[in-house]
Amino acid sequence: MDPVAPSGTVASDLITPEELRLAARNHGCPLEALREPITPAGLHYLLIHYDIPAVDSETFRLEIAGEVARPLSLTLDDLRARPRVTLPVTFECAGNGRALLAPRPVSQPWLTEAVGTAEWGGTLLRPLLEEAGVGDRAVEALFTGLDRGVEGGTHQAYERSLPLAEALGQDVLLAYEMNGGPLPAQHGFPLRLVVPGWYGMTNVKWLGSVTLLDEPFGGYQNAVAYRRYDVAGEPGEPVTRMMPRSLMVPPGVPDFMSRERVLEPGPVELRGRAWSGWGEVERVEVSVDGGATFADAVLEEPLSATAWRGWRLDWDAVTGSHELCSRATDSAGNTQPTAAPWNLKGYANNAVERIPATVDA
Ligand SMILES: Nc1nc2c(c(=O)[nH]1)N[C@H]1C(S)=C(S)[C@@H](COP(=O)(O)O)O[C@H]1N2
Ligand SMILES: [Mo]
Repeated sequence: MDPVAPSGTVASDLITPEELRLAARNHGCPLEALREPITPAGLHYLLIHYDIPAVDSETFRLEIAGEVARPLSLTLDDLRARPRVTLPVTFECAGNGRALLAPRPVSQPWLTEAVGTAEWGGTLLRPLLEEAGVGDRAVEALFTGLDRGVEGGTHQAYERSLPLAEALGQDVLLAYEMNGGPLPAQHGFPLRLVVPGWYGMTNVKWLGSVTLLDEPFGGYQNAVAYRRYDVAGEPGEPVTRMMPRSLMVPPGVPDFMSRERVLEPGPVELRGRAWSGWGEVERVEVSVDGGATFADAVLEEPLSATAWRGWRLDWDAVTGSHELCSRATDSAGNTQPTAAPWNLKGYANNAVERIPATVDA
């Protein structure tokens, strides 16, 4: 059975049925939603490795255990009775940009749209861990979700660990609200972890337990997945914080199939949002000629240290074909590359976005 190739594509470019199944479950953020500083819940990207688990909020307990002096078992009401904090936090999937790598690593085939910023509401993790009494031998915190599946041949709950110092970060949140409402089922109802600055896989949904470990976690999502491998078989490097990236609100209108932008000549305000997990976005540059020349965009005040930063630039669009790009630089000095180095699983491809646009009266 040969899929019909749209003209101009070659067979090796085609999305496989497995990738299509993942892509139909896990949707991206429609990029026009970048107009809004806070992404409406239904437009926030979604990534779920297995199935959405059924969780009974009445019998739900968060267990805090392992290397603690006093293990805790908390109901949702216990968590809601604690000081409530809300924080806008930008999430980006570590696989964002994967489908733009060549050859394309086979997994969820994101282009650039695996991003969103929600206002997460809940209670801080640090005071809870302090109440439980962090043991001297604790080196990592393991966050275990209530969802289960088989991945890489391994039966598992979705679970990931963080170094203890990161888990004790000032703004690490146990969230039971998204954008002022209860967490939607697909975003982790009734409770999820939110770790600002880290790639999305860190933010364990349907969180059932936090276990302090006396040695680094050797489970699948830390030891096998979410590592940068340049070649198969090497130990690889863990994927951690988000590399800087800027995306543009697509200007004009789209062509239905190609999604190329179509604009009228004259003044256009190019807008977008940029973020980094390594420090504040300090500069965004915009190009209308495919990156041959760049101009500095005007930066908006940051929403918070944990969320993306808006930018704008006036453009006098002239008739012809253009390639629109934007490039972010953070306070740690990281800048987006023109092409990101390939890696086996296709993580952290933060290459500069390219938007083909035709200006036509
Ligand atoms: N329990 C659990 N948590 C999870 C996942 C999952 O499959 N199961 N996916 C992770 C990944 S890879 C990402 S990118 C984010 C996506 O969060 P969102 O769907 O709320 O945008 O959730 C993370 N947390
Ligand atoms: Mo992800």
